[in-house]
Amino acid sequence: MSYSSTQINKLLNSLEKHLADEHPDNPILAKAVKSFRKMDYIGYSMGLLSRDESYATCVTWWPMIAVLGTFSAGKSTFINTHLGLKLQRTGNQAVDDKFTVICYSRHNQAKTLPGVALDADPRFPFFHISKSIEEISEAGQERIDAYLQLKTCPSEKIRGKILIDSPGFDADSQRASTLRLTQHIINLSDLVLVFFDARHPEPKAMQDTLAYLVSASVNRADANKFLYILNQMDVTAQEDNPEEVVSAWQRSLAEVGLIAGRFYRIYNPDVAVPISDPQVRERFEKKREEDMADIYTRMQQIEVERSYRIVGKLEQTAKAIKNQAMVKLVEMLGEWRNKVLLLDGVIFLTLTIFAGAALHFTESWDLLGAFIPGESFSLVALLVLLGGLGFIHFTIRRRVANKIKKKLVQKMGSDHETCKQYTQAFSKSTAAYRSMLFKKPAGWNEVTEQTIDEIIDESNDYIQELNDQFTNPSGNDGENAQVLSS
Ligand SMILES: Nc1nc2c(ncn2[C@@H]2O[C@H](COP(=O)(O)OP(=O)(O)OP(=O)(O)O)[C@@H](O)[C@H]2O)c(=O)[nH]1
Ligand SMILES: [Mg+2]
Repeated sequence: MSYSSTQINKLLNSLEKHLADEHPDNPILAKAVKSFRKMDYIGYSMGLLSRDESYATCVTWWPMIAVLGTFSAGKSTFINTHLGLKLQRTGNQAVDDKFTVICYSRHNQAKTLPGVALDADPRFPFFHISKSIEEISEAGQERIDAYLQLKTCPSEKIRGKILIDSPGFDADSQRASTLRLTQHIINLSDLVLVFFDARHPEPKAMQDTLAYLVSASVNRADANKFLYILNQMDVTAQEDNPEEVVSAWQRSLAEVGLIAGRFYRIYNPDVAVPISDPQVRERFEKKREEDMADIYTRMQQIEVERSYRIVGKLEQTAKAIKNQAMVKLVEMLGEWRNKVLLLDGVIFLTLTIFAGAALHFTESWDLLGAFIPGESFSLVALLVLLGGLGFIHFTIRRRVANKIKKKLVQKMGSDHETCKQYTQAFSKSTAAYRSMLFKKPAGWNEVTEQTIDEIIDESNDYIQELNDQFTNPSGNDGENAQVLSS
């Protein structure tokens, strides 16, 4: 589904309005929309964006919390308790095979909508995701509805936020599309809660799953947004040595590369097995309360992290246009120009040689001359010659450009969006009406460069403003959070 430029304009207007309403005393995000718009015009003039697109729709404007983790770890139960609603089905059988995007709605009743609803609305993080699912899907034309659903519910707890519940994760049996979606969700989320089950703290079969979820998080610039949660701790209270369960889990995490991170131990009192020993109970309850408080604090703070994320994305996109797209396009244009000139040269030389030879050995001039006499003959010949040469030249331009585009697609295959943008921009820069001698890509000039620098400056100003507002931007490290050491 695509949008007309007026629709995009309307969407951005309503986004700006919504952000201004949501944070009347914090206009940074509304200002960021304006900066994104400025960048859109550069995208249009360079051909990186089509008129029905916007850089603003590439970011999630809602703060988003993802709950991932192993089968039956208690993800859905945790979410239900948080919402104060029995929204998600729970149980020991794998009950969920879809990702559920949960968001607030004033209406009294919870409602379920198919995934297409998310795919068509640029305010949601799954805007246009169906395309990339189709591209990698094994079963051909799988519908987005097979993977995603949207649930709206009236819980104030998630007003202005998005919460995602995911199916139990098992890297071995997961379809490629589910892995891709999981990555997508991880990338877009402001907070990722990774749930493990204390009943199976170190199952060898889970090793791949652990490796997948954890290696996705270590070495990331935003590693801070991952919280590792060992759930169902109540079960370990029956054991002789509950601490051993925790250490076993820590070892498993360390084995897959997680040597530092935030991790928590909780259980859900609504469904927990009662702990009979009062001393053990007290100890478990205390730890649980501390850890839950930390987790909830982080969940509340994501609005702040969301602001940083969006402003960060603004700067990153502006810099990518200047330092990557521009550079790549210049390089591609250079290659194109050289090849076209070379081929032009080779072909014209060959033609000249052939023509010379032909003239030498035949009397075709005389023959033709008999039909078209005198000056008009040389004029026609000249026009035919120019037309032919022009045709050859423009065919070469087009063919070489197509080859270079193909090469780019092969090289960047994995990054469809950027690849599409570059190809579009390159097509615009190599269009027949544009001189081959321009070194800079279409739409790039001093004004564009100034505007990009302006946007980068603006994003730095926004970050300054955010820093002034929040002294502890990266979130509460939490005294209870332990640092793992291998
Ligand atoms: N003892 C105990 N049981 C729990 C706890 N949390 C959840 N459960 C139970 O564990 C089972 C699985 O819980 P779910 O919330 O469905 O788990 P899930 O992670 O959403 O499972 P899938 O979506 O199937 O991957 C349910 O029977 C819950 O009642 C807990 O803290 N302690
Ligand atoms: Mg579930």
